[in-house]
Amino acid sequence: MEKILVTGALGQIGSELIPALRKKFGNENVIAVGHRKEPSEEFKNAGPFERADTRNKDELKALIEKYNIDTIYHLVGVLSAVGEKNPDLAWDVNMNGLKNILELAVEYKIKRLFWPSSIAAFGPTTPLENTPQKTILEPTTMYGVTKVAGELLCQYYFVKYGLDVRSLRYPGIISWKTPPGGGTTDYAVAIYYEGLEKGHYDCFVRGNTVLPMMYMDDAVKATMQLMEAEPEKITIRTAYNLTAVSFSAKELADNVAEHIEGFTCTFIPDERQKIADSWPSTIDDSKAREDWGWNHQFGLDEISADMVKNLKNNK
Ligand code: AKB
Repeated sequence: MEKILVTGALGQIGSELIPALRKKFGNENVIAVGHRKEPSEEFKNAGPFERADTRNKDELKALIEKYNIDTIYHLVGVLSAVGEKNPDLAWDVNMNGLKNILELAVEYKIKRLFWPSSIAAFGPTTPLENTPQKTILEPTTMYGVTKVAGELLCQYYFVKYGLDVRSLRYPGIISWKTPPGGGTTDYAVAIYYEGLEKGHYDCFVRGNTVLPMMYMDDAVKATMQLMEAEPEKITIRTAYNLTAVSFSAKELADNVAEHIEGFTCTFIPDERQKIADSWPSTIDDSKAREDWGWNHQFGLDEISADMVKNLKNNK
């Protein structure tokens, strides 16, 4: 059975990918690695939980040896909005953590490695409608800079060392298990949290801001599908474009109002607007669809229905 290590275990993606991996590979075979956050009792009891700072290679090395790891999902990352407040931290965590993981993956002959890229790899000079797979990558955030550098580093390790490293350019991910955590696309998560709590949301981007989005269930499905694909199907070793649905912040607010009675929203753009404006509105992810059969399931209305149902149940 595969032995899987997942860093960033308590982050937005880790919190949901880990239960899905545990369901498939068995609780004991998926080692969740967090850093500072405290896991819930439920999470802690579900399977192995360890702490490590991914910038510390020795800590990672000890875990790889302890559990005889052969697959890694390296999810740790400082997101775009927090990264603009502390660019040095974003570089340190995002780049040095990834470099450590890549070096250890070669040293310990790791079979497969996943690392998340993002639409943040694009920038204002990228064609922002139906953004192609191969295009201009000139991001203007430190987070985006680390995503472009990270993609190239992953591809370098594939070419130079034959490391089977795979990546996705995630769009904004909407989910209910973890509260919004420092991203620019977080308005599409916070709107549900605050909508249910206060009946109102002050959205930090303009109503006409359109970004590509995806529900967490689809993001988990895409990640597992990519990692299960036969190596010869993987023709992109930087990161695959990936998308589900694009909608404006106003369309999102109107849809939330259909699911939360009396909900209202105002649009008060802040410094995150500039970041949102530099990212694509729609993405061409045909390569992912052709190469390993990517297909999304959740549209905006299904996302809203599921978000509201789950947030109500988990109050
Ligand atoms: C962010 O907004 O920073 C992230 C991302 C798109 O990578 N959600």
